[in-house]
Amino acid sequence: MGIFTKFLSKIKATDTSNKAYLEELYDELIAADLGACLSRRIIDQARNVKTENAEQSLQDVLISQLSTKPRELLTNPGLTVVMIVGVNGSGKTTSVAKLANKFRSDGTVLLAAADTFRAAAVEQLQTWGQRLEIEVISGKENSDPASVAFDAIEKSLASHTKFLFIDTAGRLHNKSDLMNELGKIKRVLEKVSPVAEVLLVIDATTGQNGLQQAKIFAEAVNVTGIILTKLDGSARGGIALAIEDGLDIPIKFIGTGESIDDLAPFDPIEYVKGLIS
Ligand SMILES: Nc1nc2c(ncn2[C@@H]2O[C@H](COP(=O)(O)OP(=O)(O)O)[C@@H](O)[C@H]2O)c(=O)[nH]1
Ligand SMILES: [Mg+2]
Repeated sequence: MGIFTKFLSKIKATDTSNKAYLEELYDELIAADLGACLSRRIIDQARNVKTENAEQSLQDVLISQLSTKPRELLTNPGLTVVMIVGVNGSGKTTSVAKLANKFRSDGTVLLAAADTFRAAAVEQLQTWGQRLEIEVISGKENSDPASVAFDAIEKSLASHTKFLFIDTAGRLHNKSDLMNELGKIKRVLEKVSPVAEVLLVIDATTGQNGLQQAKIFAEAVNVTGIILTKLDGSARGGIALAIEDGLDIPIKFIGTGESIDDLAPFDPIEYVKGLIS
């Protein structure tokens, strides 16, 4: 059941002058990770929703909170470079593999294992690479991630690769180290070829905490899109509205499971319908 299902049935059943129940909805929206500010605004706007076309009006109210930026992967002529960033465990490495699998039908793909902080992270990407038969560029353990990224972009250009997806670390000694490193990787790449996208991976089950993470990453690197993972789990999905409203960064893909095919484009209308029905 969507977070607005009960709300919608109440609008349909109630005389329009009696909107006291809107306040009851507030707690539900907070529980669904929408945050105080957005919840309040939606309730205020929902006061104007009429019984007759309640479904469509509510849908419009919710869609108007979402970003209007494009949701397809931005590409560049020749090589398209995509950095994947986010905290540990959010699903970066898995998402890199899923993206590689998705875009391989559009052209050749290379992967870069620039999370050199943990040996296991490199192995994890290499395992995906073997399964997909896609080359993974890596360095030695604890090698400079920017140099791995540099090798990968040079190699991509030399081999006329179409897509380069770069996995990065989610944790270093401290937060500012990590943000500095991500900035450095991006600068090193951009000396060679433009970076088309910096995609931030957010675990939907982390709720409002995901929004805080998004703010920190967005300040450090120019995040151009979001991959919202683990929507197959217990997450109620309200965080997607909160992120788009709060940061105006479009969600481009959603992760719906641990398998290679469990990546889908984010469809705002389907999403909002899911919240209502
Ligand atoms: N259920 C579910 N699990 C996911 C999804 N994406 C990633 N995972 C799992 O989350 C865990 C962490 O993923 P990983 O890619 O290693 O995260 P990273 O630390 O950010 O690189 C792994 O067990 C993944 O299989 C998803 O969309 N749904
Ligand atoms: Mg990883």
